[in-house]
Amino acid sequence: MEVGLVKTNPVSVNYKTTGGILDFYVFLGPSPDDVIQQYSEVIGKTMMPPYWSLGFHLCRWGYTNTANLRLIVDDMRKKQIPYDTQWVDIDYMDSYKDWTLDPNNFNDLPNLVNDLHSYGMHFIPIVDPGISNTVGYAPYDDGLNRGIFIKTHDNSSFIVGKVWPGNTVFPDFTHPDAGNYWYTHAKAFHDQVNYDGLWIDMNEPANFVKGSLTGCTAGTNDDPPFVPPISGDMTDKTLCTSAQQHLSSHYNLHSLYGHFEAKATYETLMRIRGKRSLIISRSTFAGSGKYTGHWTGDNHSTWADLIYSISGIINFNMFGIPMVGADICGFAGTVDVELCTRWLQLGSFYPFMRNHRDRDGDGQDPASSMFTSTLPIMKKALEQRYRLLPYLYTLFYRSHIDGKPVIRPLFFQFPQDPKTYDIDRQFLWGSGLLISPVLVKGATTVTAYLPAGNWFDIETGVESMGGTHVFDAPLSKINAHIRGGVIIPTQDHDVTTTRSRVKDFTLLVALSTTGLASGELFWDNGESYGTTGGQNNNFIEFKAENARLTSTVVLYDYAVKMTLGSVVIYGVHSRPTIANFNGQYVPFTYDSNAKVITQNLRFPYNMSCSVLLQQNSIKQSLAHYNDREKKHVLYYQA
Ligand code: MIG
Repeated sequence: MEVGLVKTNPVSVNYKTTGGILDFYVFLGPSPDDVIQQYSEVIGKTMMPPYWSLGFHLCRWGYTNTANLRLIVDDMRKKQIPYDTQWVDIDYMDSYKDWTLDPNNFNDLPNLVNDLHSYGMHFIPIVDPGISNTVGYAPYDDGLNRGIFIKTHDNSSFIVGKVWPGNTVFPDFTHPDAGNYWYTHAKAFHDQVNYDGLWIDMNEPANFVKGSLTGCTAGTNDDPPFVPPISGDMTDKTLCTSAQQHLSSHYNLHSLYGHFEAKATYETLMRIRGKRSLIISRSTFAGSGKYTGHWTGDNHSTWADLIYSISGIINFNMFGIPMVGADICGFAGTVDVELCTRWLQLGSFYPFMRNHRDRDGDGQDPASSMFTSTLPIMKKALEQRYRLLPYLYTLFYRSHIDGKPVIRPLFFQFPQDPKTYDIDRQFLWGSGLLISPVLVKGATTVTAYLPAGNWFDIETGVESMGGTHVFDAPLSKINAHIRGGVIIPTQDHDVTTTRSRVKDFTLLVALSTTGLASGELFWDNGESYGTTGGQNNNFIEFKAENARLTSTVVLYDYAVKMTLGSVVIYGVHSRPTIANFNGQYVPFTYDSNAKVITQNLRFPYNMSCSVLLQQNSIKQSLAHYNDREKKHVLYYQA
């Protein structure tokens, strides 16, 4: 399908397709946010990712054996780099065959995975759709018995292509028995290697030969009268479109191959693990966000691809697949220290944060000796991400429940401001956090547009008003601003989310110019199904108005110790004299950036409390304590 904007007045959209059935839905909004929500009603809401999947993922193609991989895992740990999930590419397989282990080089993988688990980490291997057509290889024999592979145009045999394991057949994931087939072999392999998610690649489906080993037909399914300006024709690097699947022809289903594979993989992992897993797919379709996340494929280690990653990530949030990221530091080519450092900073704001590269050249993991000089900067970026994860997780909850995008372009939040319309080098986390990365080699400042209102530098609390600004951006800093009016729940960082999840929370309160702010926190055990439907979770709402900050426990149905450690309030324009927390004086600091910090509160989150910050004499009666409503009330200014 070729879609173009035609600059007539009014602008029109031009569709040219090779054929097929077009269903048009028109979503009236009126706001861009509403459009995405309405779209999500049609295509399905997004999956709720496991909490650990929001941590840092490390991957590459070309880990030659488990011993080498262990060196990297150990190095990451020794350097205390926050890191939750280790991945392996096709190297681990025996002759690139799915659901097998290279008996020489990766024999020790099960032990390595157990070691990751005992450290609170997770593990994800790759799996490709092409099944080697070798007799005696169980996934082939079983698939033949079940008859679940894609067939040739005349249904006479299974269509054979060529991918990494050599000649392959392709599971037809629309076949009623494909789910059981996929589960059977995924489960057998899981009994061997205890993985926590699956990386599904090559599912366009990709094919090293054109169409099939024996070519395609001359009919219009394989050679339609119109083909959009792609490289090659319809069957290049994929299967013949005349091939037959259970549901319909491949012509009708081609673009849905990855979608059906993602669905089968989601159901498989649910059966095997009984808890939320992570799937990342290269090919996705409208609705795939219900089952899987997405990565933007093979990029290059260039500044241009650093820039393009932002629009890629914004787009997939509009498509209803918010769990998305680009290969950090670039897949192809050689990255330098500056680019990789900038990329890790930007990547720490991708919803799906994975460093991945191809098999050529040296590794680009943050522990690599290449990055000794910028390791502290990379760690700082990762630690900041880990602190912000309660906010990110709550945004994923909103996406799952309401269909709101996690990442938003500026115009989503400020549709009245035409200056935001074409900004694709900055983006928002939800409605509250604006990221303005450096995308230019050698730059030490960044020109950023702040829409109307007040904004606070997340690190320093320095306040800036709407307009175009040139911010300092030395290599050690990525600019991120909290919008005045937003309360962001954060948590102390650690080297894994397993460890950070039990640490103290901090509320980051950014007061609007009129002293208002609000926010929320969704909290559950991070991996069970069925926690988002009004039970098995804790839900806390924050509100600042009339000079007081209220924290309301809406639901406390997940019995876990949560500790409110500190409250940081940006935008308190005169110095308070007294801080009162739950009727007790507590120490606080106030700095020249109009920032109030109370620390060491050590307060259990599920109970009521109050804080009072006053400028003159303290009035105890203002310290509000309300057990029945499960509210803590924090007064920040008299
Ligand atoms: O033909 O599995 O996009 O991330 O490292 C290449 C090897 C197959 C393509 C994926 C890339 C992955 C690579 N794969």
